[in-house]
Amino acid sequence: MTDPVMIPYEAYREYPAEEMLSRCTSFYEEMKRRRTVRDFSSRAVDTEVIRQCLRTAGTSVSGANMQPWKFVVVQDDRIKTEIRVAAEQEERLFYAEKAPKEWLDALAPLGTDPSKPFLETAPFLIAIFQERFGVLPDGTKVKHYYATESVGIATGLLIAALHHAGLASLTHTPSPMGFLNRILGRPRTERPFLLLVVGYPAENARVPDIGKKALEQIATFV
Ligand code: IYR
Repeated sequence: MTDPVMIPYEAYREYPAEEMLSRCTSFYEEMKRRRTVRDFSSRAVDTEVIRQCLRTAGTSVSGANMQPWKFVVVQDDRIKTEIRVAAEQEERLFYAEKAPKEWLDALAPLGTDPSKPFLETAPFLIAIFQERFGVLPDGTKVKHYYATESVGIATGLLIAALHHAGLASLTHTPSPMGFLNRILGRPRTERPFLLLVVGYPAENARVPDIGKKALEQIATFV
């Protein structure tokens, strides 16, 4: 066991109480404008913006700081097409055979179907993988604690960072997603977590008329 190395938390910033409230209000105002988009423009996005948003994702909290995430950024048109073909194959099965009626009913307000043109239209697909375990420099394996929770939180930060930058995203989860390992050449030790579609919304993009629960419905103060 190694002793922890502790340093002063110099990066911390406290704000006056009023500023605290205005900061969290403006952050909420910004975040509530975020919508999941399915109509993407093919307009190019600066790769440096994606890199910077991924740095934000990499600041995420994680179990024992194991950082069990891997982001594979896809820009290549041929790879996007391969992903679309494989995803639509799974989606056709999902909608026609696998999904129980209850699930299809739950999806009805979103207007989704097996056709996934955005997988080719959007400038970036970010395939997010969860590492089942870590490997130390000497080759020994280390367990990843709370890996799914950790990758989920990092993905949330990524979605927020992309939105903050003025980009739209879609969390796409074709199931199963094993084809991502094959197409992207990732080892079996990495489990596909989700596929994030990123770009500008199409000019005529429309989103479902759905809302979020009120604070009273999601939080209880005791
Ligand atoms: N993966 C399918 C179905 C789907 C499932 C959920 I849960 C959603 O929130 C949206 C869609 C699809 O992408 O169409």
